[in-house]
Amino acid sequence: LPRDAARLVLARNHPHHVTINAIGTRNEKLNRYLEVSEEVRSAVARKAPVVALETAILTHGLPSPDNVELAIEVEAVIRANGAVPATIGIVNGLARVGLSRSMIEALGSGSGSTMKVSRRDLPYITGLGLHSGGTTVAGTMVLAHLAGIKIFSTGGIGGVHRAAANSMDISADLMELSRTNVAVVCSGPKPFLDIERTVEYLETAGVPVMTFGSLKAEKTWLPVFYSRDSLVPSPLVVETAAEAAGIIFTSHMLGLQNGQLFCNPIPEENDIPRLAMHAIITAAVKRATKREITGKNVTPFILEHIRRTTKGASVEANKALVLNNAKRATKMAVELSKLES
Ligand code: PSU
Ligand code: MN
Repeated sequence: LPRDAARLVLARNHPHHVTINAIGTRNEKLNRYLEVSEEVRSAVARKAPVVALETAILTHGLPSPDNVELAIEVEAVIRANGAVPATIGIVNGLARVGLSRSMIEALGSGSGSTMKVSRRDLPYITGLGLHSGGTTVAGTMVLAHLAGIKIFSTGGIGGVHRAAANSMDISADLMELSRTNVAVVCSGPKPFLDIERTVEYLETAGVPVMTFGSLKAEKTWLPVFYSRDSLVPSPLVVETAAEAAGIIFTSHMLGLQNGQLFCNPIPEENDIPRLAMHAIITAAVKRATKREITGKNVTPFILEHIRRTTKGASVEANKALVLNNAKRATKMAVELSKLES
């Protein structure tokens, strides 16, 4: 069956369709596995503002129909603020940058066979051409970089899990940030992680971790997804989208190969205070351990448990922060486009 599937993929080739990758070369063979939409390719070539978006949140992070509604709304917010959205995912075995609305709907209503796709899964899923999949932060960074996109907006990133000393469960998102030069705009690491160790890991990996705030404030906490506070100080602070764009621009000018993490606290009106989340998160983590949930299933399991115990409030907060991050990322992309042209 896999061999037939591979043939199917080859039959679906579009040899006339040429991808311009991050180093500006045309690569026709790459194009059999990676398809960048016309709109995104043209925007990247003109150095117009583009914001990449992930799809693991669509396939494994939010319940239906909130997931599809949000994915469509995020794209609208990005367009309204002056950039081209590039939603990234795997549809029928092809890695795609710039999904159509119908592809987003198909991914979001997918059956249980829809994969959660990180870097390690990319050659498997595209090589066999069997599945559809939602790309995680790590998987999306790889594809965004191949398409020449420098800014990517999401909800929250993965990190060092609380039991990592034994489980060795550290999200591939962190490793990816250490080796792919894409700026990730998020609301911080997810709160059920070990936040201190996540920050330590990123420091070792050479990844700047910056939070939007005021340089005059005595302290700026690293936000943790639903909550603005974490009791963990942000290593660095930025004030404006223009500053952030300058940092991204410099990172590329210096030829650095790692990414940057920009943390954008959830809007105050949507904040779920850290203390209100504390017991819920502890219970969710305990339950995942008891049920022996491991590997890529941990994060979706915990998110779903939090959704149920907060009676959906976590989903509302999740939606609000994703939209807010998209707005911020778009402003950064607009500023970066000015610096590049
Ligand atoms: N944030 C959300 N929902 C999600 C995720 C993040 O609000 O579903 C996804 C992201 O795609 C992230 C992934 O990359 O969870 C991390 O999974 P893991 O811990 O297995 O690396
Ligand atoms: Mn993991």
